Amino acid sequence: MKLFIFHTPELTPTDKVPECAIAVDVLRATTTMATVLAAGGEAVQVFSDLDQLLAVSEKWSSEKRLRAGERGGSKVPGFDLGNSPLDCTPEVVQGRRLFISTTNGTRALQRIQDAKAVLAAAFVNRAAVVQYLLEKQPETVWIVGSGWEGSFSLEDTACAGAIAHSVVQQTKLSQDELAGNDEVISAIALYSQWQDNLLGLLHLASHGKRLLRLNCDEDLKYCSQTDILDVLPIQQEQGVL
Ligand code: 3SL
Repeated sequence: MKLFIFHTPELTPTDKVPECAIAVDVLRATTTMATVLAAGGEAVQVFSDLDQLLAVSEKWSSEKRLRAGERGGSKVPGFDLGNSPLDCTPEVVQGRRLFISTTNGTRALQRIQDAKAVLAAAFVNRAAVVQYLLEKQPETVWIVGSGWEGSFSLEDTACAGAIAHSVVQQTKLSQDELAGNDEVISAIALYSQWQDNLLGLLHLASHGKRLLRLNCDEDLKYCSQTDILDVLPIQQEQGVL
């Protein structure tokens, strides 16, 4: 297995596709997606465009669908939900499909949707994603951070590092053997330094600070938890996990 980390969708190659690609948006899209599926949501369907989301979801009855829209950290007016995983309780999501569009996370998923296997990862479901990699042994794996509007984000790289760190620990591979690019070595170093204080890391991150200004302290606490959800968001058909 060779692992490559790309910090943003924009830095991700466009001329090839890997066997397995993993989108990460710790704050908060992929944490929310994992939470919805763990809470009994029927599926998660991602859109970069809000109008397209509204048109496609219109074909579903309102009992069977939830529309989640986030821009700049806030809920899009008229949508059922924003992008807080804390709103995705079993009472709200069970048996319903989440139609979701967020600023960066859904774009990262769309960027990798042609890979053979497409997953969504966050700290909350890191172990389930690592388990999949260990079982399937894909030859090439890309982890793509969502970043923020094209720039690097600390929390997505730390989560990519958490996945790589766990693969190294559970296999006989050295970091050198696993790493397809230098980003893997630096992501493991970042995660190793902060693994006992991920909430502290989220408080340092620029998007963490943006969410704190929006009073999302509890979201940061939730998103900083590792391995609490045994769920594997995996693409079933294009754009649907
Ligand atoms: O950018 C995104 O996709 C979102 O996850 C951002 S937010 O955490 O909902 O503000």
